Amino acid sequence: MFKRALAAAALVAAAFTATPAHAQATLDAVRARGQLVCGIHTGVAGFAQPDSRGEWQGMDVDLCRGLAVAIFNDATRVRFVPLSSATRFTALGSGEIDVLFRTSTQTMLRDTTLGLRHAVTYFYDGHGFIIRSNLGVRQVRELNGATICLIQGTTNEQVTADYFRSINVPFRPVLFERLDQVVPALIAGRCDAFGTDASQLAGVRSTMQTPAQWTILPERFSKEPYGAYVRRGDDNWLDIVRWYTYAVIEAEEQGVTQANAEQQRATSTNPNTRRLLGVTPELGESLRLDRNWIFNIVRSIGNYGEIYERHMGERTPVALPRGPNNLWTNGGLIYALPLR
Ligand SMILES: N[C@@H](CCC(=O)N[C@@H](CS)C(=O)NCC(=O)O)C(=O)O
Repeated sequence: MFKRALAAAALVAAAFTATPAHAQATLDAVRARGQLVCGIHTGVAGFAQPDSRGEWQGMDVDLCRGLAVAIFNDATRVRFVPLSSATRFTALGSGEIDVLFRTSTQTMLRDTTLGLRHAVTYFYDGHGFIIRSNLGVRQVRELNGATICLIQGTTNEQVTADYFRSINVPFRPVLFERLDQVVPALIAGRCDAFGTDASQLAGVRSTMQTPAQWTILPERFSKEPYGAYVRRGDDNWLDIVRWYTYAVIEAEEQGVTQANAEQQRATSTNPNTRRLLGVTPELGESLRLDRNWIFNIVRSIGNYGEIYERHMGERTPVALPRGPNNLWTNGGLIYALPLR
């Protein structure tokens, strides 16, 4: 009897750990607050960076805004919380933010051990290194005994250590918490190289005074697929974040753009497009959202390709070719599960 009571108590305790007070109700909490709270990067070109008016800009930032549109039909109903790599997951776990769109790689151990869930891959990246061009290094293995700047709490820390160990070449890591500490250290020559995701290297290089003096070495050392993270235990919220991300991609697949969404909604006879744009209501209803949620999102932030072009396309300083972040129909990896 006693044993059984103990087992029952353990079950209850386990249920409490797995289902904290704020679980199961994120959408309701966001609605009641009148605002989404979104965790983003502290500042990296292309994903999240304040512009000259102090307004956040970037792909992660727009994905936060689009989620606010899905819920409120208002892109301004979002508060951004810039987070370092080391603090981002605890901030989510503790309920400080509702969702994390922050250049965060999806890995098995992050998924299984942090009390969090990651949603959909919205950006495919890989780890690389940047060096001063006149260092004369062509391959990373030549960085023998080099000092390498890294950021604490990133996958990049581990990827770098793993690589140099695997080729039995020594290096000296110098750890920082934030990118805005690494860049001055690089410029001052405190480190010979900086290792992080290649897209962020492109962002860093684009903000250097003389980008040509900096070289991003061509090798890639890991898979760094980015996904949004949410807390475990709130399936409805995970569904929203997951299908929201697919919707942004699906809009590009179907050729629905910021400019033509209105007309497509009025005239399209394609059942997929009619569902996507809320002419028939089932997609929004299934998530407890307005039937026009995707229409509103696309009108507000555009489809995936439009977001990409705006923040890292050829006409931006980041100028990152789409490569794996092209649609699967164009030879890339970006692929939405069917919205039906
Ligand atoms: N994708 C990697 C790293 C992402 C990342 O954000 N890296 C750098 C930016 S280059 C960073 O941590 N910056 C911290 C900051 O500036 O706050 C991960 O998920 O661990």
